[in-house]
Amino acid sequence: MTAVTRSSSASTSPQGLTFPTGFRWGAATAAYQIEGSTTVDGRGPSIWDTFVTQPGAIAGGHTGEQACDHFRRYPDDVRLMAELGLPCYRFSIAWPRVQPDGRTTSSAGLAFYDRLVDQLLDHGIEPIATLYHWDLPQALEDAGGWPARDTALRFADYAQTVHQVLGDRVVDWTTVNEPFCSAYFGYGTGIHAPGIRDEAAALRAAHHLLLAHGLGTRALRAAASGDLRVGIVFNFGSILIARDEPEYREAARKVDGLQNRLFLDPVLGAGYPQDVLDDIAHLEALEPAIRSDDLDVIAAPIDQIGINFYGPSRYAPTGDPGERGTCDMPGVRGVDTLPPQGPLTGFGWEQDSDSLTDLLLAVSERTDLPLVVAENGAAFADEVSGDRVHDAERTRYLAEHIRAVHRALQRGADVRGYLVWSLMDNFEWAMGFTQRFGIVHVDFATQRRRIKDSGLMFSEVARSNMLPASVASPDDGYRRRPLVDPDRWGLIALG
Ligand code: IFM
Repeated sequence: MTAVTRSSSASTSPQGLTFPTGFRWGAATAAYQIEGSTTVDGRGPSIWDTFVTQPGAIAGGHTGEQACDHFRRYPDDVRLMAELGLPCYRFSIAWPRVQPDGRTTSSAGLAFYDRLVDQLLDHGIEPIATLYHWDLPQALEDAGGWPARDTALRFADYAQTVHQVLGDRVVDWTTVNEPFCSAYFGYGTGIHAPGIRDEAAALRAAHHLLLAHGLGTRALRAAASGDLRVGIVFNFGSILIARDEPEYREAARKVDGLQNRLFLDPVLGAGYPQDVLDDIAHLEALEPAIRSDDLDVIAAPIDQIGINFYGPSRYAPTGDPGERGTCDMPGVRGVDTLPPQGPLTGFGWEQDSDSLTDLLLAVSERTDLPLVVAENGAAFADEVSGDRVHDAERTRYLAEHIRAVHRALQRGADVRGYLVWSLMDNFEWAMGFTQRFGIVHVDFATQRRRIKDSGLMFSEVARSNMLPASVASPDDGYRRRPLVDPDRWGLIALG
């Protein structure tokens, strides 16, 4: 285990907000969203290659077949990161490139990541490897997918295989990205691959993704002889309710349970929360899937927790339909989703950087593990003007959220890094190419890259380790919102 030392703390000066020495800045991507070349060098199909062919599954019928053509253009993309002065790059490894059938290793597939890591290191960029960012080999889905226990065992083998090749150069590993999305969207609502709608399957998938994390962590530790930093990345929910009344608190408790505590508690060794097990008992899904030492495996010691944050969500007890939606997390009954408020991103997501500070503080109160903001960003409809993209809204969004991280640091949260989502515009899952999150613009017809204004701002922040006062004034009037239910760790605030 590598100890990460904090050699200074966050400070404020007339020039801006300075981050602790060694704070890790970087950008994040995921394999299926950028690589393309989905059949090259024997890569097998993933559940996303299959899902995108289903009529109506993806906006515009888009696919990741070409995406950003990063598989072929990675040397240029790494040069671009170097030009931006990014010290770290978080990428994911496509399991079906490494094990096309989920079992047999392809040295040609692994060689791509070998080249990528060398290219990053040659440019002084630290690689952060994510083993699973949603692209399960189709062969493993055919054998039962994440609702089947064997998929977690396969993952451990895959983790060990990748580490054998990259472990001499990659220190920083994420096992699983956002198990909530893989489980609930993939097997519950079916809006993501493999497109299954089965609440019980979604809960079994959640357990096996956590088991895969634990087994993968053990496999990485067993394989490593040198420095190793292992973590998991969650997309916790910042839950806002309008009233401090019992029915509202109860609605929020259910959501907090299924989105936050069900994932974090077992990883921290506290097992699954009993109130959540009670909520979902009628599905007879999770508890029957748990074998005797699973919870010990899931609680395998880790070095950090990644947090992906985009914006808060609003919930209420079921009421008059109006503009409300139904909360469709597995097993949840009696909870409505409410429309977002205030300034929205181009995707229609609520912008509220205070929620990021609140969330980092809430998680910090629950664990001493270092935190990393592993993804944060916003989609807006960018317009190209010549060589430039003036994305003022994204620039402001990023500056506000970087400031939110600084506030959390000043209030004692142990946050070690901030990775922007995303390095470049890419395939945004069910939304295809309609949502642009990049700090680098991609013209998908020509594959031309253009650094956006947000990229220039982020570059300055990464180089100086400071958010300049010209971008965000230090005094922003933040007040921590009280947790509505302090007995539970999750962020349920009045808003
Ligand atoms: O694009 C995704 C990413 O793959 C996972 N986290 C959220 C991002 C934006 O939706």
